[in-house]
Amino acid sequence: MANPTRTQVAIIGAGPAGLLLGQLLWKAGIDNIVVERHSADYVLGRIRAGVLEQVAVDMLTDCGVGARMQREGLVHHGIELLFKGARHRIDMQALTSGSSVTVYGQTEVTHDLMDARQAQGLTTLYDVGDSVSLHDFDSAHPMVRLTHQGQSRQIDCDFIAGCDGFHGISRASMPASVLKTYEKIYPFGWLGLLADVPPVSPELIYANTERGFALCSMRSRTRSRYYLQVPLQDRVEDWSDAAFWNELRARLDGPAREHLVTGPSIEKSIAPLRSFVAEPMRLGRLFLAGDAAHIVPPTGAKGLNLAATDVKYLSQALIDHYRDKSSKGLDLYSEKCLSRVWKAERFSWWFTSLMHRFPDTGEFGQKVQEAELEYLVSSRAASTALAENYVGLPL
Ligand code: FAS
Ligand code: PHB
Repeated sequence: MANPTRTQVAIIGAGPAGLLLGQLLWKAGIDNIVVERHSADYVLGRIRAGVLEQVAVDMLTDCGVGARMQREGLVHHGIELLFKGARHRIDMQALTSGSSVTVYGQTEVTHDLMDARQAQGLTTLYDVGDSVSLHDFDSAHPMVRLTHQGQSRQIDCDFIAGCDGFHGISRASMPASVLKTYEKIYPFGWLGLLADVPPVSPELIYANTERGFALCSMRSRTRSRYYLQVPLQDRVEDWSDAAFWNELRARLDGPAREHLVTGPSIEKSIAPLRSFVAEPMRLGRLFLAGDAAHIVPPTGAKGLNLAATDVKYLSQALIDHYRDKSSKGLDLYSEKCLSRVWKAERFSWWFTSLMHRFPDTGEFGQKVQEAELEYLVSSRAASTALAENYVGLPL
């Protein structure tokens, strides 16, 4: 084994949580190393989130990674809900005294963070596979062991940030006796398609139709992202592009059908939907952030944004530790994150329940869902509740 490497914070995972944390710590003069299971290209090839809350936008800007997002991101002041053949706009800007969201793909966020990290000459060990193991995080001298380019490596550190997603090693390294987990699995998935065609509408359209949920989103004015609710047993190879476009058309209203531009998919995948929370998000000197600690159904566009606010709290806590020798932020981290996480879990569950067709709803449940949609778009109070959750609750 090579001589141990020393750093202040070892970050597991080069997704948005890990890379954003690394950037914030670097900006504060805190040394960190990121280790990533896959290659950078593999990470960038995963098509995921598309909507950033203002908090995430501000974080990227403040840590010097926001220039392209400011140029290319699309600021959206509203969304539309489509049900019973009619569209209803939720004017988020008016209902939240000026808040908005920015449409800028997770792929682009990750790319910008990777470019910044490389330009700053920071250490990122890619392609470590499943070799990572975490040790002694219940002591003041935690360490990470891994294999990189055939070499066994040890990283001695002060803290470990588990930013390695739902299937990572960090949460799995915490004894089951310490962890309490909560989970809800939804009886359907989202079939997503990315295509270089102009979006069907300038804002996102969330549709609840007899055939199931559909979402019209975008990545730019020339690249669109669409989703269809599909049965859990569906496989992506069951869906040709033509089948996708025909089903999407069937779930849209007249004007949207007229404006729909189709084209060859550049990515197509099915994502299962789940709600998941692991408590606590800290054990000794191991801190979980992002999908490593929680998962939301993507309906509320909260996944990436929750990862950003976890990292906001964790970076500030680590800065306070090193600068002011204060452990207060570290000691309150899990409680502070979970308070926000559970509000986002509630909103994501509520919006998913409202906009999707469930096999076991029944006739009464269907009428209640329709009544809730009618109430939502006709009540300023109800629309305000949707708007303030969608743009992101105050920190
Ligand atoms: P990530 O999973 O993005 O990153 C974790 C990283 O850790 C990965 O690169 C992984 O390779 C690495 N890793 C894992 N195990 C490791 C190990 N043992 N050693 C080293 N590295 C390891 N959110 C939305 O808001 N809108 C959406 O539309 C949306 N769609 C999604 C679709 C899918 C299929 C998935 C899985 C998620 C989706 N999400 C969406 C949520 C998603 O955007 C996450 O919230 C976001 O990726 C969270 O970022 P991280 O916490 O960094 O986790
Ligand atoms: C996306 O553009 O990928 C997207 C947007 C909003 C959501 C989920 C996904 O709620």
